[in-house]
Amino acid sequence: MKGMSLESENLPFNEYVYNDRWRSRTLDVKSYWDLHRRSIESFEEFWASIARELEWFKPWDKVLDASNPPFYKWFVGGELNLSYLALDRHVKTWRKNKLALIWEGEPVDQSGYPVDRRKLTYYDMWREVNRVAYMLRNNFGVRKGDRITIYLPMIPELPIVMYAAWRIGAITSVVFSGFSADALADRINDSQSRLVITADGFWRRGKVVRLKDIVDKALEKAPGVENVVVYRRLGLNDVPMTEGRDWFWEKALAGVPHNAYVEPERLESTHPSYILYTSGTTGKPKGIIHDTGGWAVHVYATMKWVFDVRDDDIYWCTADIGWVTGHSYIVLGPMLMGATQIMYEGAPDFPQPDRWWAIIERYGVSILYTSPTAIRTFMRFGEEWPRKHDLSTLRIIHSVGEPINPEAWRWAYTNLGSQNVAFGSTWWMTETGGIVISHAPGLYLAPMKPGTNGPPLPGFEVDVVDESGKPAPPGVRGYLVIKRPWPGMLHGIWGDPERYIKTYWSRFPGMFYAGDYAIRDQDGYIWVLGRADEVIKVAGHRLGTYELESAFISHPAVAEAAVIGVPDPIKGEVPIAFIVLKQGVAGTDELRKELRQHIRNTVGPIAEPAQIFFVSKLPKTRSGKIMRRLLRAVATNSPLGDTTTLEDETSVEEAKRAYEELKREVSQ
Ligand code: 6R9
Repeated sequence: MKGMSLESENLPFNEYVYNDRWRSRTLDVKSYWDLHRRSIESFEEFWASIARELEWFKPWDKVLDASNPPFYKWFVGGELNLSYLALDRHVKTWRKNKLALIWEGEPVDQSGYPVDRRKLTYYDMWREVNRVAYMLRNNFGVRKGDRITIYLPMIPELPIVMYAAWRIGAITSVVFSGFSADALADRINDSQSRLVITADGFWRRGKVVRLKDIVDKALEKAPGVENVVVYRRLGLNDVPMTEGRDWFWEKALAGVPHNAYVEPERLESTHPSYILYTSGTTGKPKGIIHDTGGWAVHVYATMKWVFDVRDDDIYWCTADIGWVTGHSYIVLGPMLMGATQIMYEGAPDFPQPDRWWAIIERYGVSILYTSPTAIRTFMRFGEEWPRKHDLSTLRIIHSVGEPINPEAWRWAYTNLGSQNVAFGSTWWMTETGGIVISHAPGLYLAPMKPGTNGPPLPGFEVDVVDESGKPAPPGVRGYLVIKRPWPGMLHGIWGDPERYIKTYWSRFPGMFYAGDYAIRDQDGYIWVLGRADEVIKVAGHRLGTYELESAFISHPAVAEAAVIGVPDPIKGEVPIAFIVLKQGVAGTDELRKELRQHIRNTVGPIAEPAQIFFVSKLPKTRSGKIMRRLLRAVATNSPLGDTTTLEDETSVEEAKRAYEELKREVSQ
């Protein structure tokens, strides 16, 4: 198995954890399952009752239209608007001047105090969103259904632009600001965006990242873009601007009244709100499409159940909005709830490894949503860093993005949560739109166990099945599936309905195939172990190994490439590459460096391989398929397994030799 080595034999299936704060909400396992069973028995009514808690311009006629699977439709006939739900609704109440957002930029003064801070109330956000919506509509002619590519760092303008787009029914395509020019160009072209919204740059670990320069490079390959709006986060005075195409924020807002009001469009529940590109098992990222109504209901329900958000909470999700976690649990979720949340621009260890703990103390954060990689990084820095700060306001911590190993869970539970928090590992994916398997302290907490994802949430029918689609017995590894549609589900892949059916609904007919290995324990808890396909999670960031291979092959020196993920103690997994060079090209250290840089430039810094091995051939089947499984075995020192389909045995021996040689060099 790949991924963080969650060896099934060592998983603490029987280690139940209780604490005083959550005792009254902790149900025994059987009662939790009774509750879950009832939600499934009255499935549609169950989801309808939650949907009724939101405000609809027009109620739905049908909860779920399953007449054309897998093209399911939720809350058909209903009309709503996300911008209205997250803003107008609160502005009409006492929450009007409640803080929606507390933002900290990365730079600090001599004493370590942040120098860039912004606090925005719900009313501030509402006013800004209206102005930007007006700008999009009147100055750039954006209409319902148009796609806008948003390439912004973690600044308040990112959610503001997204809500402005949703207010007028435009479809957002947010591209993570750590992606390269090529990755950005692909996403602009695939979504056919004519407008890009970006910034001059941002701070990351004490350095300036010049974002607009990357956009300019991308636009050389994306000729369809007509306008670029540039927010000045840094106030750089040497930003190249193309006349007639590029507009600084203030210019873009020309003619927009300060008190602009844009009537929120009455959008059908099934209207797409966003596309988010994610990696799969081919070289081409897929644009996952999400609707409006179903997504809102799913995110709203999970905000209540999983995060138990109340009006006096200070909520902080440390993800980047460029990933799905930020879409659902920074942009939409907290604002649907009228919560106050923290947003931080920079690196967790800047200027020191206690930046996060200082933030928690400064604002009294009570709910923290973070990643196993972050926790393992902090573990390495040591517990003296959290100990410098008062973290006693924390009452709920959850992690997401990859499996959390029990040691990391115990460390955070003790050193961040003083053994008195609810703490879970929420499983979901870009495709699910919201959390699916998780502890739900806002509802009832099933007893915690270090490292588990817990039971599925109410309303979700999840299973672990064997190769033939039959339920796997408890304790036996199988494939994770979802057996019924759910409100936040994806509604296809942009421009590729066939791929949608093939990727998710064909492996096990009638079930959604997640692509993860999982185990169900004797209590019915799910333990997701890692990906079962060619997708890897590097520090929680999702990357396709084929994507990286295509990037390698685009370099003139490379003939063939095989990329695999191998376990890493901090990042969960890291990519390593086996490369066959073109005839006559020498495999030097210089070239290795160049290839690393090439990957940073074509995919992004997060994709940089940990190691590059030069080999003369790759292990392949007789039909010519690369056997990555064997390379993985070599790199993890595990048995090769069945090699009967291998065409040329020496390829594996060579990979082994290359691997051992490099290991020797590193240890010298
Ligand atoms: C939200 C997000 C999805 C993949 C998913 C799985 C892994 C996410 C997890 C987890 C174990 C958890 N994953 N959460 N594995 N425990 N709590 O991460 O979406 O970027 O699309 O990745 O991440 O492998 O299939 P996305």
